Amino acid sequence: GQVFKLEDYRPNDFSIPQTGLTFRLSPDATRVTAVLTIERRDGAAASAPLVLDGDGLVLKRIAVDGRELAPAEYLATPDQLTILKPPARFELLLETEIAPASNEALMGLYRSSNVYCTQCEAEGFRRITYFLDRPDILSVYTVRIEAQLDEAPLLLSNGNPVESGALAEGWHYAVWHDPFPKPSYLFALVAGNLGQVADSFVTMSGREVELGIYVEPGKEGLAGHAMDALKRSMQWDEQAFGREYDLDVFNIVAVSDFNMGAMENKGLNIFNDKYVLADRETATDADFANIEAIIAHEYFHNWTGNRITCRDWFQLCLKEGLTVFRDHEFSADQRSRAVKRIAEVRTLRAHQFPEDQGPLAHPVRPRRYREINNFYTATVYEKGSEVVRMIRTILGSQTFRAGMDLYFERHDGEAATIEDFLKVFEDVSGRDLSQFALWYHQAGTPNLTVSSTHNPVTREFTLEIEQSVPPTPSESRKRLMHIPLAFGLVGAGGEPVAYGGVEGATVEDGVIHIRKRRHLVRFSGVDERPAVSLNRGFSAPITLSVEQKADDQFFLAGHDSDAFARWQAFNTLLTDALIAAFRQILGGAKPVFSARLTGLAGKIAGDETLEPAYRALALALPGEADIARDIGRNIDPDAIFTAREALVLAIARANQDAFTKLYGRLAEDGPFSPDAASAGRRALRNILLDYLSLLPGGVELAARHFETATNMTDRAAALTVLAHRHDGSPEAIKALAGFEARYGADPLVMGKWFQIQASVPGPKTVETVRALTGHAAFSMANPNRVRSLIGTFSSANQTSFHRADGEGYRFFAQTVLEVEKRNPQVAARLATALRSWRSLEPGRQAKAREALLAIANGENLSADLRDIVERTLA
Ligand code: B3K
Ligand code: ZN
Repeated sequence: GQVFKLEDYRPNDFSIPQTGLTFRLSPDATRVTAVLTIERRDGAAASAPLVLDGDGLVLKRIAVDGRELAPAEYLATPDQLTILKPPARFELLLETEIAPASNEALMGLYRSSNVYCTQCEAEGFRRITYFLDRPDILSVYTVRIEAQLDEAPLLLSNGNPVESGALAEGWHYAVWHDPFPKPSYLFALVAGNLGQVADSFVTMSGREVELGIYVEPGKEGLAGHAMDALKRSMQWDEQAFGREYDLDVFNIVAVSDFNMGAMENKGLNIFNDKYVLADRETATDADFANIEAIIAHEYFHNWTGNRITCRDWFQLCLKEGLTVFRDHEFSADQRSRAVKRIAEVRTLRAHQFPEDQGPLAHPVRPRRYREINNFYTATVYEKGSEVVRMIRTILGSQTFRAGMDLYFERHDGEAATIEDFLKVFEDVSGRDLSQFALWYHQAGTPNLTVSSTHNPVTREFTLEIEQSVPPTPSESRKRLMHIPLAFGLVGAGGEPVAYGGVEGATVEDGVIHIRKRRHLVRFSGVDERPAVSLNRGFSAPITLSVEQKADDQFFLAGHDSDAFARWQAFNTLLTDALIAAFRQILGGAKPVFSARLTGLAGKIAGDETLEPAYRALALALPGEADIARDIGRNIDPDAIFTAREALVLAIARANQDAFTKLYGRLAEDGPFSPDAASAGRRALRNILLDYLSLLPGGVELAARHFETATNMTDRAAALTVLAHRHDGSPEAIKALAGFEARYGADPLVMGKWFQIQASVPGPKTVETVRALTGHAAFSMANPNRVRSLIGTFSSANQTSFHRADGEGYRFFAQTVLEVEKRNPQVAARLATALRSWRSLEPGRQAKAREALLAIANGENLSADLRDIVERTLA
């Protein structure tokens, strides 16, 4: 396939200032008429042909300035339309015919439960009409939609409604106009029969905006949380960033077939219904939090993405990293900042670190791609957000905000680059960010090795810090990075230790600026050896190798004033113990854990000065994949599982009484509320259940928890405990059947049922999952179901997916190829589950490679899947 390179960027010879589209909707033959105003750019050669992108299109009609073109005047293939001698300024009319009902890739115009909808990012617009389908072509759109009134009473597109009315023979129409020039990837259309939830919002300048959330008829009652989140997002963006909404209406539509979470189309966000619909009966607290975060994320794109868009797809992090940063800050303000930060870091480590450390590693701003849809990654999104956070750490909040203001002022209405973004922060701060910019350009997770010495005679405390960046594909030599390392020197009573001066590195506001390979940071006037708290608040997305005494680590886990670092200290102790246990198991020994460690778990659980959500996060041991990542090589997932289970049991046994009492005290009393504090109490109680379920009477306790649950969070947690810890017990069988009977008709809830079963540890889950692909509620055509069952199995079931005999991989390879026939994007995403195959022990490695080769040898492989598999094998 073709490789696209950043250095090849050049503006097109033409621009398209105006785009008129008329859709005459019908499931198998929708007629699309495009009327494009096209201008040759100043400086472009007069002989330059116009080359438009297409993807599987059939051209029915073509005219320039009202005159039909003769066959010799253009070249049309399904994937390209060339007009050989276009005038300098003209109106191009194009008619294409498309079949939304048979569009199973869910890109372009398609049908989801009889609703017409679109997905155009990144390159789906070219499946609708021929166009300059690239983000630097900004055009003002006017869209007319015609449909049969009974089939599609609701007709939506971007911008503001202009007019609507009846047509002959039961048809009707609506016209929408979007005054803001936008790239084609932000175009959207929705038509169908949908239920509406209406509300309104008054912006800071006093304009009233009509808000609409559209859902499957009958589900209106499930959109309240999403609407509330939308209004809070609109208000937060005004307060935190001074950004006001700009159209008369803002609409959100929930559809059940969607390739990802949601899409920020201007004024008409389209959502996976999983991220809109919620109530206590059907959604978990995690669902409520995700809905809030994704509603916010898509809304925030209105400024970071839509008003200022990307010059080309290499700049994807310009909108995504920044918008993730904004939604993280929103959630931190709405909920608990400390808890949110810990959760973010767990996600980053679970998804981005393995990406950065494996064959799919790429810079936050990649330099080349074969299929852009494969670059909507944890690196672009999550690490991209961390890079923005580091800019704020380096500049301070006020200067950062001034930089953002300048960014909006300078680039509103433009398609911008990462260089433009960095420049505003250099301009407002007077700092040189050129070394910092490597965070965008260089892949790989930097590591800092840190050791300390204290000299009581000279009263000097010294940190020796050395940076390294491991090699990644096609970047074997790395340059030195600018790493903002937040730190604290902690005295014996937990208080910050004062020091006289510092030498060896710039230290500002509790941050050491690492810029060289090696720094000897000397603090003077330090009487007693302090404990060092490093990377507080996770100030940089790095790994740390610290020579730290276990005593210090225990001390920080109990006393660090930085909540993140305190959580981290405990998590590091757990990880170290788990890795030691893993090695003991491989050596044929029984793992043992210190009473000090299991006791600390109990202390944290019962510490009423800490938020319940924080305590729950501390008690959630590192996952099997986390442990595998930290071990790094020669992975035996069965030994990791055994080690982890042994620690869970040791903690449960050591704290049985305390956990039992606390579990009882946390029982739900008042009315249900999805707020963060209530969710935190449920999280703590549910993790305690997980521990207690391993002790005598545990299965009965879990069954009772399940039976008495009054909300989905508790019900799903108890079902997970029963299915995972008491697999095959009468209680587990009964609960699974009860859940199925109760929610069989609710596809989203059945997704949870698939997920819970797909993650049951142990070899036989391969067979369960294979059997469940035949379940009436499962469908290979629906991305949510595929992700629940196959995605969970391959990314969250270490012992079954990585079965030593390779059966997990074989089933997986077959299924990926089956999904791919319909939906290449979803298949390619699934296939990334094998990205860390080289860190497995040799036997599994060979079997994983066979599976990757089986996928690579699939017939007519899509560009999406080929790209992932070839990079993974390279
Ligand atoms: N911008 C979309 C993602 C589009 C993915 C295309 N393969 C959603 C988001 O990040 O907000
Ligand atoms: Zn986004």
